[in-house]
Amino acid sequence: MQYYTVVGDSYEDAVRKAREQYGDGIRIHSRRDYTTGGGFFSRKKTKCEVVCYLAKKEKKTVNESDISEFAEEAKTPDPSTLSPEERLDTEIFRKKSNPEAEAMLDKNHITDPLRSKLLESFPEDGDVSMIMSERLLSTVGIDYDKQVHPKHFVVFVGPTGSGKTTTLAKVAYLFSQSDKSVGIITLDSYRTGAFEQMSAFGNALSIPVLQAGAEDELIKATERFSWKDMIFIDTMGLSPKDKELNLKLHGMLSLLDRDRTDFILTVSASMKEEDILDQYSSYSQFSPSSLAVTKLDETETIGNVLSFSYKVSVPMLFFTDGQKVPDDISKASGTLLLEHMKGFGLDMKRFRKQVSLS
Ligand SMILES: Nc1nc2c(ncn2[C@@H]2O[C@H](COP(=O)(O)OP(=O)(O)OP(=O)(O)O)[C@@H](O)[C@H]2O)c(=O)[nH]1
Ligand SMILES: [Mg+2]
Repeated sequence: MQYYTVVGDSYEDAVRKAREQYGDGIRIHSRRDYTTGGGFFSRKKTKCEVVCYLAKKEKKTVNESDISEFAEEAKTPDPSTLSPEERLDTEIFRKKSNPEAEAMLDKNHITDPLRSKLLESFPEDGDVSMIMSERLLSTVGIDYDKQVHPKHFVVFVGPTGSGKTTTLAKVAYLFSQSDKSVGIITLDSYRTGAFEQMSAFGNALSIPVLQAGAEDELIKATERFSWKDMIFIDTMGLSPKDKELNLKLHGMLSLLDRDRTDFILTVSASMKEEDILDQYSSYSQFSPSSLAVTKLDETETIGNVLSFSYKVSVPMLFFTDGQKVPDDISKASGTLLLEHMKGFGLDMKRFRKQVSLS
């Protein structure tokens, strides 16, 4: 049986449209009421979506094609019996998505479950780019609260070379400029020059830096900084193979009072989503609460990071887009996020190109 989906401003409106399009023989299979908009670009509207089918005239005999049609119908689950995630996966609901919207998601490497969420019950009319931008902004998480109210200890964890040390220096400086007294402790006593790198940033930004290579040294360092409002802690990049280093770092980080500690996972914007997931799982014990997304200057789109962020429900906190300390950093925001997406409402690169050509 063929199902059709029709959207109207109310149930009556949807049924009237369905009758106009498919005739009086239609039967309503299910209805769903929802709201759209209310985001960045538009006001909230209520909508009603009906799934309908055409009632058949009675037949005296059942032939081969009827049997295969019944078999096909039996494979199609009744949407009202499914969870929202399962519903998105059914043929009926897939048919409704919009090819232009799908192409935008492909271009930006956006994967499930964020992809399905953004395509869910896609409206039949309207500017696709605007609708997608609005949906993206109301779906992905940005930790505005932590940008203003961070915890006492802020620990940067993440893969080697992702920009932990550089980003930590930039963030520590940001807070030092907002009336907070800050100190930095580096736990990286393994990589040659790690302490020198952190100290150089500390000197340039007038922020004191201490090094702690073992648990007792970390306790002493936090005592020395006990009067500070915030203590930033830099860690060494971990390879999953280096079990000993892994244990040592986990041992030291376990000393921190969890209620007073934020763990920020630092990921480069050009990392593959699977690699980000791997890194996230290696720090799962600490439940990183937000993301610092680095090296936005080195990639065109951040769909991989957004897909990951939505999948594990870890919001974005900071974006960095260059090596300059302390300048190349911004608090994550909706506008910046859209700037780093191809074809979305605020495709600034496309906009600038158009302006320079005109
Ligand atoms: N292009 C660009 N480079 C960056 C950015 N952030 C950091 N870098 C560079 O990336 C390199 C690694 O940065 P670090 O801060 O040392 O990275 P890390 O994660 O501390 O590295 P390890 O301590 O070795 O694990 C340096 O050359 C930084 O200047 C950024 O936003 N854009
Ligand atoms: Mg480092």
